[in-house]
Amino acid sequence: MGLVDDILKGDEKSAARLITRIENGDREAYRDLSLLFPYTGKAHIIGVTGPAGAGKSTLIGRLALAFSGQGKSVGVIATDPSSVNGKGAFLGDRLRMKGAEERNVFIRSMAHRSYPGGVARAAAAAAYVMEGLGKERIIVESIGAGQTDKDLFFLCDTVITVFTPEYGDEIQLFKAGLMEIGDIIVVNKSDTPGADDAAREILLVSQRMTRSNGWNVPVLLTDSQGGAGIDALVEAVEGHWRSSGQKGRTERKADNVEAFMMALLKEELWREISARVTAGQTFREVAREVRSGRMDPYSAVRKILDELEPKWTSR
Ligand SMILES: Nc1nc2c(ncn2[C@@H]2O[C@H](COP(=O)(O)OP(=O)(O)OP(=O)(O)O)[C@@H](O)[C@H]2O)c(=O)[nH]1
Ligand SMILES: [Mg+2]
Repeated sequence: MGLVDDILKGDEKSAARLITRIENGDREAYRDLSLLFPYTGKAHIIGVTGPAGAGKSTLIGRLALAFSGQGKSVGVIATDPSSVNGKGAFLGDRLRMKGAEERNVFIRSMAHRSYPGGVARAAAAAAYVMEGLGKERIIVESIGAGQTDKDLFFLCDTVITVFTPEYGDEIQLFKAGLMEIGDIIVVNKSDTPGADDAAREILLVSQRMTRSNGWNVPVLLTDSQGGAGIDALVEAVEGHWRSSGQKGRTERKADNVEAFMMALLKEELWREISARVTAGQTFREVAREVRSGRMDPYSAVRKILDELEPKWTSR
């Protein structure tokens, strides 16, 4: 219980140690995590997604400092693949440069290796640990592509999607996918040409999308280098969380944690079963049949499932 107690007292070194153990797939670390779990569920977890180079890290630096300037305790989790090759440290440097460390911002970068169980699992664990530390705002950076990223958003209460004026209509589809998950859309680099037009165009697309909860997704312009528009963004982030009401917030967290459980279950089931299945005689025989064109893949899968223990399958 020592490590967990220290984390609950706010000891960041202990927190860092536990996160590292989770990253390494240490099963005992998950026991510590479940001791922390009763203390979670209070922080406002904010996801920041968007294309590479849109300015997510710079924006997060601004947000983190704005929140800490309000006296709030802040955690930052960077999970974007482009943090590989030391760019994750770039976010840290950026924040440190501005005195973030003295201002109670705890930063953790997690994209520098492949984790047993995936980045989303490690990032979720890091968020729980940060909540244990008493962080009130936790900001998660992510690149906005792939399943890992989707899983990550099961963690977030408010999602900010970041675009820049460079992203024109040729990637509407990409935009639409990212826009769906955003509760707030930011057109960053408002100091560069075309920002107003981009914001207008994105607003039109956004207005055509219906939201179940009645929240009107704002489209905001920011210059995260110069600082313009950051106050309005902070206000929108807080506004989104306030407007959900206590009931809405509790519900979203409940939906999130259930969805995250499902994602973990899928992953574990696959890991547990696939090794057993592919090592089996039936799999090898059926695979040979499929390869030679003597059996279709649908029948092949059915045959493999039928050979599994009945409790695993629907019949
Ligand atoms: N002109 C301008 N440049 C910006 C702005 N925000 C960020 N940048 C620059 O854009 C580049 C990318 O910024 P990052 O914050 O690293 O962007 P990112 O989205 O985190 O990038 P990845 O994590 O690599 O996907 C850097 O050179 C920033 O200095 C802005 O508002 N205006
Ligand atoms: Mg970044």
